[in-house]
Amino acid sequence: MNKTILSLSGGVGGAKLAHGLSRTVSPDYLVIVGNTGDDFQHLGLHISPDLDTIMYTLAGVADPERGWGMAAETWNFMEAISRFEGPAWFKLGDKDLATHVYRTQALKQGLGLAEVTRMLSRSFGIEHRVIPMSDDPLQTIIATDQGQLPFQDYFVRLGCRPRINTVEFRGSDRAHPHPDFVALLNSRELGAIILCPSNPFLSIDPILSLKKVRAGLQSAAAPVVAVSPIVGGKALKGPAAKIMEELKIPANNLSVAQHYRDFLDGLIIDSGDEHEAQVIEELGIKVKVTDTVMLSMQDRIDLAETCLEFALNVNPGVSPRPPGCGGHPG
Ligand code: FO1
Repeated sequence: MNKTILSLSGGVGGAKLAHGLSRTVSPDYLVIVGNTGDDFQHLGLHISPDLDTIMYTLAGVADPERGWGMAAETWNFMEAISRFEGPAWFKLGDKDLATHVYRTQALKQGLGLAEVTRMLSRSFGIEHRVIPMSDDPLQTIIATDQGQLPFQDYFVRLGCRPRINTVEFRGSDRAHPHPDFVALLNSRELGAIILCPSNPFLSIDPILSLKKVRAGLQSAAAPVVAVSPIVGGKALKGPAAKIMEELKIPANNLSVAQHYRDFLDGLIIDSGDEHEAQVIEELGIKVKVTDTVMLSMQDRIDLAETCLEFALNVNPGVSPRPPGCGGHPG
């Protein structure tokens, strides 16, 4: 396909598919947009966890067990900071630390997050384009039974234990999506939009909350397909299923389809969930049933190929896209 593929991704789960896409689509024809709602300032450093997870995964240096951070990491900095009773709940490995220091310094010098991400990507030997959803600040804030929590406090410090009431994307009314992202959404050169199997409520919704993005997806000439992060009623990684239950949304693929209903042409669900296909197709969304669990590099490539083939076969414009039915919060 000589058109550009746009993929939207959060952290670990999404980065695996982005990695598969990067092995399938040449650098000139793939743009990966990363969520920055998880970004925060920690120990004076600007941390962009999802961008780093995407970059480390594409570069083949991500820790294979954790999915985030770098492989063969050492933790001398964490040990040293713990001695001063510094905050040790968010683990910054020694090698990973260099990324945060470099980014923080470059931002302080006035560079935008996209430019810094481009420089970091190049240093890691990544040829594909990884861009932040926006250069502007946007903070995912979770309203819980323990009060309002910035994303990493909820996710890492409190281990997703608080019950979620609502999710807010603070700054989304002022934040502009990266210009290349908007241009691509409106481009005739766009071949497909692929939503990676990231948490719809915490990782994809921040991207959708930006001005013009949801409308851009609704009006895009290219097909929009998503890979569901829900398998057998559970999230493969992270708290998606727990959050859905707390938001009183059944933890299944139909809910994912309903959440993206206003712009989605096709949903890829796992082989074990085939029984859900019919009810999702009744929404006017095509379904592809395949193995979505990515354990090996070959799994990532296979799923990427399936996404591309499926995108070619779903017909945008056929799906009913009722205005304003974007699903539950976030
Ligand atoms: N996740 C954790 O569960 N614990 C950590 O200590 C942690 C540190 C960390 C450092 C750098 C980085 O890029 C990511 C890190 N993550 C950690 C992952 C991150 O919090 C989440 O996976 C994402 O924000 C959600 O996509």
